[in-house]
Amino acid sequence: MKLKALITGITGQDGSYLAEYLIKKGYEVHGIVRRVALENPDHRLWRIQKILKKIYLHSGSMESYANIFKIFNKVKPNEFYHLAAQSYVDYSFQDEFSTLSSNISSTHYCLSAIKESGLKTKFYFAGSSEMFGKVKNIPQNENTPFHPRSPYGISKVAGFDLTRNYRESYGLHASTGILFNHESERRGFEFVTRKISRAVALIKLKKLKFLELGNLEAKRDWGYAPEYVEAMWLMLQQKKPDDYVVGTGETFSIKYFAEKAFDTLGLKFDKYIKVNQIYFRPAEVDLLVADYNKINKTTGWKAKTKINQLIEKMVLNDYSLLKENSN
Ligand code: GDR
Repeated sequence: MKLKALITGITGQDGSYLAEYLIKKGYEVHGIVRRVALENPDHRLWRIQKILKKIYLHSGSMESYANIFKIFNKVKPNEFYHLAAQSYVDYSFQDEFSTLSSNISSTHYCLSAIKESGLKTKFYFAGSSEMFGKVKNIPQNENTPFHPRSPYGISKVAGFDLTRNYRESYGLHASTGILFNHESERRGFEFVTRKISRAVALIKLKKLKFLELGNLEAKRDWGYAPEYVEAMWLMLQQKKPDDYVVGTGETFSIKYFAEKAFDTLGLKFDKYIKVNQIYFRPAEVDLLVADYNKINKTTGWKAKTKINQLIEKMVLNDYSLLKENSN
C-alpha cells in the first residue's frame, strides 16, 4: 500500500516542490485547491502543471471546517502538510482581519479534523522566521522567544501554539517547521527576490527602466526552496513530533541580493535602483539568521545552495523565460 500525503497550498512554491518530492518517494499525493484554481488552470496551476496527472486534487475552501473535514476523511492521509496561508507579509498589514482569521482558522481546522477522525495522521505546520520578528537572540533557534512584527507573523505564532497544543493535549504527531526565507525559480512575483530577478531580466532586455524597492538594509537568511521541502518530510519521519528551525545560518541584506542580481547580467545596481517609501512596512523585521543545529543533529539536514548560486539561478531563469517570450 502506498503512503498517502495530503497537502494544502499545493499550488504554491513549497507545495509544488513537496508534491514532486513525495511522488519520487512513492507517495500517493493529494492536494486541496480552491475551486477557482481548477477553473483557471493556466493561471493558477502553473507550478504543478507537469505533475497534474500524477496527483489528486480536491476543491475546497480552507475557510470551511466542513470542507477540510470531508476531504481529510475521504483521503485518510498518513501525512498532512499544511502550507496554505496568506503568506505575503506586506499585504497582511493591508488586510489584517482576513490574514489573521483565515491563517489561524485553517490551521485549527486541519488539526481538529485529525483529532476528530481518530486517525494516526502526522501533521506538518508551516511556521515562519517571521515569528521571531524583533529578534531577541542572534542567531535564532527553537528557544528564541517570539516577537512577531506583522499580522502575518502573529497568525503564524498562533498556528505554532495551536500545533503544540494539539500535540500536548491530544497526542497528535504534529510538528512545526520554522522556515527562514526560501526562494526559487517558482517564487511568487510579489516577494522581493523574485521582484528583483524579474526586474533585472527586464532591464537587460530594455523593457524596464528602473526597479523600485523599499528597505534595502533588512537582512534575511535565504535558502533554496526545493531543499526545504525535504526538511518538512524529515520532520514527519521522526519518532517524536517536535519543532525545528530551518535555514542556512547566513544572512544578507536586500541590497546585497540586488547588487549580485544586477551583476549576474553585467549591470550596475546603482544605475537602476530607486527607493520608494510605499514599499516600507509599518514595522520591519531587521535581521533574521537561523541556528539550524537541531535539525542538522536530528536528521542530518543542511542547506546546500549558497546565496550567490541562488541569485544566479533566479536571474538566469527569469532572463531565459522573458527572452523566450520576447522572441
Ligand atoms: P518576507 O519576504 O517578508 O521576509 O517573508 P519578502 O520577500 O516580502 O520581504 C523581504 C524583505 O525585503 C524587504 N523589501 C521588499 N519586500 C518586497 N516584497 N517588495 C519590495 O519592493 C521590497 N523592498 C524591500 C522587506 O521590507 C523585507 O524586509 C517571506 C514570506 O515568504 C513569508 O511567507 C515567510 O514566512 C518568510 O519569508 C520566511
